[in-house]
Amino acid sequence: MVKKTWRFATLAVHGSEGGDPVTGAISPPIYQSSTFAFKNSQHGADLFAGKEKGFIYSRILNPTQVALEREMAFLEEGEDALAFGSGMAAEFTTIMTLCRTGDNFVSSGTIYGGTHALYQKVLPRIGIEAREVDAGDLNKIEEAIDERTRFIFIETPANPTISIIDVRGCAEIARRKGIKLVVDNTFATPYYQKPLLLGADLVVHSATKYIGGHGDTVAGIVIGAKDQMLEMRKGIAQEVGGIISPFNAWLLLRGLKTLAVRMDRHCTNGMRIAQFLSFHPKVERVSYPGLRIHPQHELAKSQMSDFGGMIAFWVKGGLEEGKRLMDAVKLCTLAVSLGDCDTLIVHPASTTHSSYSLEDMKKVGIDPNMIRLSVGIEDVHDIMEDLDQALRAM
Ligand code: LCS
Repeated sequence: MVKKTWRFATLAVHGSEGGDPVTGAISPPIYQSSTFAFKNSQHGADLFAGKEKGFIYSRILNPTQVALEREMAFLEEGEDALAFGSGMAAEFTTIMTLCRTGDNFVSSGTIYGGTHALYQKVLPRIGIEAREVDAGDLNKIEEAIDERTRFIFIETPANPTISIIDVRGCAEIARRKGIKLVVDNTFATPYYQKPLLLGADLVVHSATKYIGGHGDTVAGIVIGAKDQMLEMRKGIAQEVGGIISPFNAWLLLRGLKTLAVRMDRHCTNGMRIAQFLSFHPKVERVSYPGLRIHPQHELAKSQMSDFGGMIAFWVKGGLEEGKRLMDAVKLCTLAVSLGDCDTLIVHPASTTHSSYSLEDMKKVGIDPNMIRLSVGIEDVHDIMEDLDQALRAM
């Protein structure tokens, strides 16, 4: 039985229903089946007509997928969720649900490079315009909205600069304009930030990151109101596909059990590493919302319960110094992605955000000497020692 008074870490372990309701298994079963037998021809027809509830085919719905969706909706405090094979599939299906040809949406310009590439390469082919603005200035969002704008999209904390966007402020604009607010909550997770409670309409995740937490699964999730999710499920997702596999859904369910303890460790390590870097003679500047020097520290405090494990820092010098640092680390792994147990280090300008033009990079603050660090759950002294020796060798 789940108690209303339980806190996040307890709820993440016990889930919305406290195990598999049929067998009592505390680890839910993996329904590794593409299709589900009908009892008779009438049963099949009734399922298709929506007169009876049940499973038909795993592109439409799978029980392990449903178990994950229930848990994510529960932890984000939304009504329903829809799980996808990647964060990008989740984003694309969200856009397709909210927009028709000729529509536009206003997006923060500081976003994951793959999302920027989706805006640039794919959406123009179907006549949907992404208007990227500096979402740090709410006036810029408002100015970009017209009668064909369907939603506002923000990532906060943002990839890769770890800047913070005012979720309540964006929600207020969206409400006033009669449009939706979609928040990518990948970096904060529901443990540190609940956008739906701050006024957002939909939350998207690259569940590849902290939700899975072990660098072994690519997945995405959208959470929102029941009618909106039904429209997404029946109107787009089941036709387009891009749905999560049962095994990956199970990996994420397993990941959720340790989400709070992992995040606690990512966050305490993150704070220590950010402080260490901010005093390092080879470092020009650090962006971590937990530091008082972060320009949006107060805003971060007002909408997040803690600050997570993502850091951006600018080394003294330029691209060459950055490259030398990357080649000198021994413990930190040179890799894209984030939110894994392992500390991952990346040079956004040449990798995750190489879809940006040089001009756009400059606009959003992705400089050649900027490094992004996803602080892992190792012993913080080992991470610190590794960064220190690499910075000195730089
Ligand atoms: N949203 C955010 C904030 C992301 O960081 C990513 C991926 C996505 C959406 C897309 O999710 P995916 O399809 O990869 O599950 N971010 C990556 C990154 O920074 N490096 O590699 C992937």
